[in-house]
Amino acid sequence: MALSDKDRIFTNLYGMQDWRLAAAQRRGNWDGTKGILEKGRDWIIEEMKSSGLRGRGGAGFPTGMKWSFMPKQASERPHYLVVNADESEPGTCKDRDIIRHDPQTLIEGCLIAGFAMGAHAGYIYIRGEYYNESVVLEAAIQEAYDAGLIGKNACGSGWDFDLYVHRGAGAYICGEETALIESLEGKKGMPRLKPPFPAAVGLYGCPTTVNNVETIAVVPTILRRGAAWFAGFGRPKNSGTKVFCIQGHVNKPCNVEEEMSIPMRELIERHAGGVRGGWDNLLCVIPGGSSTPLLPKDICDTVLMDFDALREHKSGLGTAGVIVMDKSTDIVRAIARLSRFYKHESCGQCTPCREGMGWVSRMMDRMVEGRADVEEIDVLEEVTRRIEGHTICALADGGVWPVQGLIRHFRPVMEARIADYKAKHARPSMPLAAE
Ligand code: L3W
Repeated sequence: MALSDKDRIFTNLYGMQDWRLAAAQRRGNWDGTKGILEKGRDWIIEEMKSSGLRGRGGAGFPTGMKWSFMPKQASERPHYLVVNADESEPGTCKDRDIIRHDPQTLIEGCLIAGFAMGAHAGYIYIRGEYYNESVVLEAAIQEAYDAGLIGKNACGSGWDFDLYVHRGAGAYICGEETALIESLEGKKGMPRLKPPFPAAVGLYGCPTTVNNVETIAVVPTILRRGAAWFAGFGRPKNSGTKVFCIQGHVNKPCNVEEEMSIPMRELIERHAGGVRGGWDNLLCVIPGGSSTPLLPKDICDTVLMDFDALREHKSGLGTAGVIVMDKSTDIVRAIARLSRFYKHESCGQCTPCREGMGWVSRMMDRMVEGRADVEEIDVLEEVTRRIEGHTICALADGGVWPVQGLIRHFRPVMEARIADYKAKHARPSMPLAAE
C-alpha cells in the first residue's frame, strides 16, 4: 500500500507551496515545539530510539543511539550539532529539495536535536554547488530567528540555540563526517581515524553529532505524531518513511517520500512512470546512490527497498538514490565512469585508495574496450578486495563496491567484450616464406 498524503512528513517536497515561515507554520511546522522540549532530553532520545529511525545519509546508523553517545554531564567543552548537507553521492538529490522547499522542517529539527544532545550551536554544511539552496536556507534561518523560534530562549523554552550555514567547496570527501569536520575547522577535508568518534572528539575537539539533512528534518514530525506512528511504516529495524530519488531510464524521474520497505518495482512503476520501454526492458538498478552495488533485473523484480533487504543482496539502501538502467546501457562503461569519479575524489591520504582507485579506474577503462585477458577480471576483483576495508574512511569501499557488483552480476558481459576485442584484433597468420 502506498503512503497516503496525510502520512507524508515533507508536505512541500515539490515546492508547490511557499517555503517561507508563515506557510510552513500553516503546514504544521513549529507546532508545539516548546512542549516537545519541555519533555526533556531523555524523553526525546528514548522516543527517537523507539521510532527506529536510522540515519538517512548512507550508513543507516540508529539515530537515537547516536544521540545517546553525546556526554550527559555538563562540561566546559561545548557540544555541537553538525548537519551534513553535502549531498554529493551521485544519484542523490533529496536533501536539496528539503532545503529549498521545506527548510523549516530542518531548522526545527536542528533545535530539537541540538537540545537533546546539549548543543547550543548547530552548523549546516551545505555543498557549495547548492548556492541557491543556501540562500533560501539563510533566509529561512533568519525568519526563524526573527520569530524567536531559534536564538536566545528559543521558542520560549529557556534554551539558547544558534544555527550557522557553511558552504563547502566541491569535494565529495567532505560528505564523510570527519572530513566535513576538518573542513568546517578551516582545514583540508581529510578524514580522521575513528575511534574516537565525533561524539567524543568532534568539531574543535568537542562532542559532536553529525546527522544527514533528512534525518534531522523528520525529527519534529516523529515527536509530534509519536514514535509508534513512525515505527508503523516499513519493517522492523527498517521503519519509517523515506525520500527516494528515482532517476535514469524511467519515464518520470522524481523524488518521492514513500514507506520504507516498498518493493523496488512498485516504487519505480507507481512514482517514476516505470522503466523506459517497460519493466522487461530493465537491465539493472543501483539502489542507493553510486556507492551501492547494482542489482540485476531478476533481483529487482522482488527486492524491497530497505537497509536489510538490500544488504541481503550484497547491496544497500545508502542514500536511496535509485539509478535505473535499461538494456541500452553499456554497463561496463557506466561502472568505469563511476570508478573514475572515485579516483578523482580520493583525498589521497590512504595509499590503498590513492593508488588503488587509480589502478581500478585504469583497469576498468581497459575492460570497457575489452583490451584485457579474461584472468584480469579476477585480478581486478582481487585489487578491489585489497582496497576494501583498508582505508581510514568509506570512500574507497564505496568506490570498489560498484566494480564488485559488476563482476558479480555481469562477468559474462565483461568476458564477451574481451573475446570480441581479441577476435577483432587477432593477428593475421603470417604466410610462410616458402608458400
Ligand atoms: C559512536 C560508535 N558513534 C558508528 C557513528 C559514526 C557515524 C555513523 C555511521 O559512512 C556510509 C558509507 C558510505 N560510537 C559508533 C558511532 N558511529 N559507530 O555512526 O558510521 P559508519 O562508520 O557506519 O558510516 P560512515 O563513515 O558515516 C557513511 C555510504 O554511507 N554512502 C555514502 C554516501 C555519501 C553521501 C554524500 O552525499 N556525501 O551521503 C552511501 O551508501 O559508503 O558506508 O556518524 O560516527 N561506536
